Amino acid sequence: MTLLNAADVPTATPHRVPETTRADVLAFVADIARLTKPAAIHWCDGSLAEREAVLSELVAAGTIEKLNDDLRPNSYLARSDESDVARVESRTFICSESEKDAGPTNNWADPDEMRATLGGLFTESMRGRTMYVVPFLMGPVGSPVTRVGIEITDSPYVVASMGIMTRMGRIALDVIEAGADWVKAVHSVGAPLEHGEADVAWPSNPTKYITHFPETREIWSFGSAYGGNALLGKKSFALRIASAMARDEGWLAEHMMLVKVTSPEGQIAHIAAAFPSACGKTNFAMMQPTLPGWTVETLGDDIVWMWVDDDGRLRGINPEAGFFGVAPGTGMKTNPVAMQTLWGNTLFTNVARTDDGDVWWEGMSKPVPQHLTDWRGQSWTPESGTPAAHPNSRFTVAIDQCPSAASEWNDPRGVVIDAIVFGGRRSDTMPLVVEARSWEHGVYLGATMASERTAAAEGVVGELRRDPFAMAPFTGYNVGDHWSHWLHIGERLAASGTQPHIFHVNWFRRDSDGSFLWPGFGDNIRVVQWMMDRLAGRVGASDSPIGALPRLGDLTLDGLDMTIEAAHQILTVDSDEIRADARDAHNLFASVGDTVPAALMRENARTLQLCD
Ligand code: O2Y
Ligand code: MN
Repeated sequence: MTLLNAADVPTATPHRVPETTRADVLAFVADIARLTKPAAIHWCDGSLAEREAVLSELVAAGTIEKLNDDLRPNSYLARSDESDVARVESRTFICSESEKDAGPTNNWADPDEMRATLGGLFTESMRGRTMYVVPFLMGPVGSPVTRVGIEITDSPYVVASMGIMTRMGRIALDVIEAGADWVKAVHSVGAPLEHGEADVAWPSNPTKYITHFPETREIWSFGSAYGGNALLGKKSFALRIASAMARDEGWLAEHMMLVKVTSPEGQIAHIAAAFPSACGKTNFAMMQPTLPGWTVETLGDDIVWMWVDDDGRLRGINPEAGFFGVAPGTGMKTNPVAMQTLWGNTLFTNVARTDDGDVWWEGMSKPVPQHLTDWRGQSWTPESGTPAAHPNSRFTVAIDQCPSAASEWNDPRGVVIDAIVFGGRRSDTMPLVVEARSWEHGVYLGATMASERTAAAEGVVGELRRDPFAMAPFTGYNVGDHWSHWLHIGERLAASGTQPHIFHVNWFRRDSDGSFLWPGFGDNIRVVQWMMDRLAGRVGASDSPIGALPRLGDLTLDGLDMTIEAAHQILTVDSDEIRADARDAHNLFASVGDTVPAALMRENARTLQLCD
């Protein structure tokens, strides 16, 4: 048995003996300790006792505060540094050997140069801090696509969050011990402490690097403790590195939610859906249908890993174990299931605190409190003129607290995917729902999907942003190769005659006054009903240049406050608008260059042809 040599540990502070015989794991931990010089090393076992100790440490450091146990049991509020509040796409890099492999949607950096930069930044970066070794599983034990990672971090906030978002600790180390390959993830807040120096509540560094090495399956993140920058199981592993693994190994790692829908007649469909930010992905994942007898159960809200099973069918799992959801706008009206999920055991970040020790954010659908402590820790009143909660404030909570969680969420066999949905926020052009003509056409719809920017994101509000497969910031390789990979998966599924149907939805079409034409939320079940009718071959459709549209009578519209004209408007397309959109999609293809698959060029030409 190889154990970490005491001489390798940079200081004499006590550390627990690592419970692994894997020399590669021990060497990794020793190498990072030698580089970063922490004051102590802690191997995370994922136990309740460990979780309580980490939370107590965070409370003592002033990083989090405990909320009122009577109102929000066992829950905490963290306030980040004001400069560390969101994912930083401009500081996110794909360091593939060849620049072309990163493609035009990623920031590329030469791997050797980046390693040299990181070597400098990480040198003694954990001085005065505890270095946590966080083994974690993405996916349930036993699934063919479940993968393992080890995140080394000097942030106890990251440890507490990873304990919710992943299956962390002994459970993951056991899988490694059984021989699994694992992904290296190194994270430092980049704020070493001199002997006796007082810490700040949210240590971070103005210099930030979120870097990915797809060939060696490594992640190095420096300077931020926030969200996707630091919880490296999420966007960095489960999307950027996993998408490269999936390309090489023949599966899919996608930015999608996953639900199980049951009709009153007992028809079941599992639907995976990709939407850009601010299109209601979490609301769809936790939908409360307005049509009687329908249920929607939640399998995941952000990431789906899919593979072709032995019977040639597409199956999927959610690799995560928790939700890292955006708080503002989540309320009893918009998403009651999320609100119920947050009853307790929740780590909130950058929301406001009420005077009685509970949380509050804009859109919670309660009367606005007359006094709060805002996300910056300042006294706040409705007259303050600033948001009480940061627009990107978050809740971190385990899936098993979600009242609509499907029992299969932790099943290693995953679920058979019956339908794939792409969507965007478009005030015009795209109809409420359309079904792709074929798998190739569905991949075209995914590749060209676009959404109008909202105030929640950077950029000009209303401007159309192409976001292929909602993966623009998350595909760890060339975007055109991602599209080819989808086409290859489609060919494998075609061989067994089990391709899922592909749809595109737009809940956000507006009339000439600018009002939304569709009520959305729980009424989206009416669209899902049409999709399930299509899966069962129960309903026809009318052809259009972008695929099959429901005819007026095909959609259940009873009980909606909607005119026939409005219904007609959301279910039809204008050839001129579609032509303009297809030309714009052609510009996207031109910018991607020679990796665009010929099949997608053909679909673009066909769309233009059908507009004439
Ligand atoms: O700002 C962050 O780090 C959060 S971004 C995020 C969080 C949860 C789910 N999705 C996203 C996203 O940007 O897609
Ligand atoms: Mn996301």
